[in-house]
Order: sequence, then C-alpha cells, then structure tokens
Amino acid sequence: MTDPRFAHPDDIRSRFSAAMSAMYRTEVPAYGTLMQIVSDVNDGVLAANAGLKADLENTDQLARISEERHGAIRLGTPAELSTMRRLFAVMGMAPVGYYDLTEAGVPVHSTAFRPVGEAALRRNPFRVFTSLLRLDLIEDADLRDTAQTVLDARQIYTPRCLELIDLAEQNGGLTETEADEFVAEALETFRWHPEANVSADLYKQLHDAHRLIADVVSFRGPHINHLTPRTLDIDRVQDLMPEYGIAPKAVVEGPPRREHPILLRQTSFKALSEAVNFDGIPGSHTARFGEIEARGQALTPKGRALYDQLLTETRQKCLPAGDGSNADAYMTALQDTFAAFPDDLAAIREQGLGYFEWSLTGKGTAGQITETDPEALLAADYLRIDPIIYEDFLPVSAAGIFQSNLGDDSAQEFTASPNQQRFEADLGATVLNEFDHYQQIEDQSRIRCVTILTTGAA
Ligand code: OOG
Ligand code: NI
Repeated sequence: MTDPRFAHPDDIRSRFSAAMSAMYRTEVPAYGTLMQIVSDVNDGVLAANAGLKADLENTDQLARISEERHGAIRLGTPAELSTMRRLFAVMGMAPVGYYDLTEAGVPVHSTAFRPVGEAALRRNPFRVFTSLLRLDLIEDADLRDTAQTVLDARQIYTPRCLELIDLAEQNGGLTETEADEFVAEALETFRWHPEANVSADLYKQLHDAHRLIADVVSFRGPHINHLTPRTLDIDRVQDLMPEYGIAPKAVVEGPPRREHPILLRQTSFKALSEAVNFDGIPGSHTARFGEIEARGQALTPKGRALYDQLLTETRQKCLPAGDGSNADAYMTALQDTFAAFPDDLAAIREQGLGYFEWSLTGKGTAGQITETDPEALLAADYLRIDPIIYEDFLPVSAAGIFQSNLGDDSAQEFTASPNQQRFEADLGATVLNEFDHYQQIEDQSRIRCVTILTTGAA
C-alpha cells in the first residue's frame, strides 16, 4: 500500500533520474548529443518496425524506452556504500547482483541499485552501477594509508541529505516537498567538483598506482562517471557517432547482433579531459564519458552459462585490442561463435535458455475458461509469452567499459578475489540474486494469467 501523505518512491526516482540527466548534459555536452542521436534512431526503428512497436506497447514498455538510462559511480569506503544503499532505498532502488572486477584488472567490486518488480521498472527503470574501491589491493602500504586517510576525512553527502534519509526511514516516506528537497540534495553527491581533494603530487602517485584509484580518492565526491540511454539499434548509433564528432570505443561489448537480442550490448565514447585545480595548481583528469546500451532477453543460469562459454571461446580466438585494430576480426569471431546460441524464441524456450513473461491476449472471457494448463492455453492463443528484458549488467562488458575510459595502459594484474561476503557486510545488506528475481517474475505472471482466465479474479 502506498501512503497518500508521501511521494511515491518510483516518482522520486523519476525526478532524480531527470535531474541527473539535466545535470550531466551541462557537465558533459557530448552526452546531450548522444541522447539526441539515440532518440532519432529509436524513432526511426519504431517507425520502420510496427511489430516491435506493438510488442513494446503490449508489454507496456514503449513509454519507458526514451526515459531509460543507467549511470555509474565509484565509492571509496564502506560507510559511503552503506549510506548510498539507504539513499537509493528512498527512491525504491535495491542492490541487485554482485560483480567482481578484479579478474579484469580493475580494483573494485560492485552491485547495481535498481527498481525491482514489474510495476516499478515500468514506471522508471533508472539504475546505478555502484563500485567500491578495494584499497587492500594497493601494494604500497604508505600510499594505501594516505589514500585511506583522505577518504576517511571526506563527507560525500550534504547534512540535509543525511537528515532526509533519516526522516524517510523514520516516517516510512517523504512528503512531496521533502522529496523535491531530497532530489536536489542527493544530486550534490553526484556532481563534478573541479577542486581536487589532494595535491598534484599525491594525485600523480595515486594515478600511477591505478587511474581508477586517483579517480575515487582525489575528489570530494563520487561524480557520476557516465549516463547511458537505451537504444533500439546500437549498431546504428555506433556508426552515427563519428558523424556527430563523437569517437566511439572500438567494439560493442556483449553478444553479437541477433534477430532476438539477449542480455545487454554496450558501447561508449572515450572519456573527456576536464580541468582540475590541485591546491592552486591547474591540471586535468580524464574519467567521464558517455555510453549507450541495447537490452535483450534475460537468460536462465543455463542460458547464461552458454553465453559465458561462447564469449570465452570468442576471446580465445580474438581478444579485442583497445586501439580498435582488430575490431572487424573480433566482431566476426563473435558472430561465428554465437551461431551456437539459438536465435529463435521457440528454441530458446524449449532449451530453457531464457525467461519469458506471460500475459493475456484478450481472447476468451475471464472466469469462463476450464483449461488450466498454461501450455494448452498458450497453444490455443489465450495467452502469449514475451521475453523478459535483462535489467542487470555483465562483468566482462563492464570491465571493457572501465578499460576503454581508463586508457589502454591501465590493464593490470590483480589476483581474482571475489569477496561477496565482505561486500555485503560493507553494504549492510545482502544483494538480490538476479536469477531468482527473473524466475519469480516468470512464475508469477503465468500463475496470474491462468487464475484470471479460470476464476476471473486478478
Ligand atoms: C562502471 C562500468 C560498468 C556498465 O555499463 O557495465 C558499467 C564504471 O566505469 O564505473 O557502467
Ligand atoms: Ni555503464
């Protein structure tokens, strides 16, 4: 039940997402250009593809496409992370999934804060990929201690933001006025600060240890480092970017282009160099970029295992070079290897590779149907199924995105050290298992449809 005294968390999230987008457009103008390209390409795809448009309308997804985006931040301490969990909870966002990036040479582990459940996702699917720096992986003990001291001394939240989080927790929500104030205060945490928190000298030491460490430690807050609109044709946007003066990353991450898209495909444009003041000494920092994504079907553990296996095989044949010199060879290897992943919905379902949502077709009168077998009802056109969209992230792709905007010299060896328990202790909560969540959406949609047809009750 929603309390009429309070702004709906979905609504607060929508306002926040819009405010963040407006702020990022002024901070990183190329993001505004990218939004325009995406919007034009999406309109073109919908105009040319009535079937896709109808499917999106039928599954109530058309309205969310243009609003859709994710962002990413990198935090420095467990305290920052646990407060971030409470901040996102005010907007109906929960931590889903655990991603270990050490394996890919990036000293962080991460989760994604996002809305959970059909209704909330439809209202606004805004999500934030949130990483926690792993200072324990810095080898130089002195540098590690210095970085820790700098991080411990900073406060990334405004005092009023912290008060409003407390208030929301105590009262079970925020009034409309408080919600507006909360959005404005929370936005401050994600803003770019041209004044560094460290000297030019320390910045250089941190940067030499790892560019990402410098990005997290040197600033007053965890500036939003990218925002990502969702496109219906990622290859087209990738091709168009140079025409608008934007240099895209060499290859699109994730699965190849398919008739029936799966999981997530992503590409980004290179980070820009921004002016920074280090204690009066002018310098620059390169971290913030733009990204686009195309989302497809969520895969079951079996489907995901096949995806992971085929991606590994592809990368054994051809590892994409950061400078794009073997981009064509990589894309060909990807396409060829993924021929082993069925590209038709019936086969995907028969082999148990993907999740599907059930809905009513409108045929038959609710409560008058005696057949109770969903498969029979599907065959007789009372029910339809549509792929459930993947709402999460992919660690290999995320590593590719990190690398492309950190510079190609940034790949480093760390011993792979996933530590979900430690992450959850720092977060102050367990993360939701994404597979359980998709399975539940599938099961509940099927049960609900059969109940409506056979009993008339929703
Ligand atoms: C996050 C990179 C991960 C994605 O879309 O996979 C990510 C970062 O660079 O902080 O956003
Ligand atoms: Ni991203």
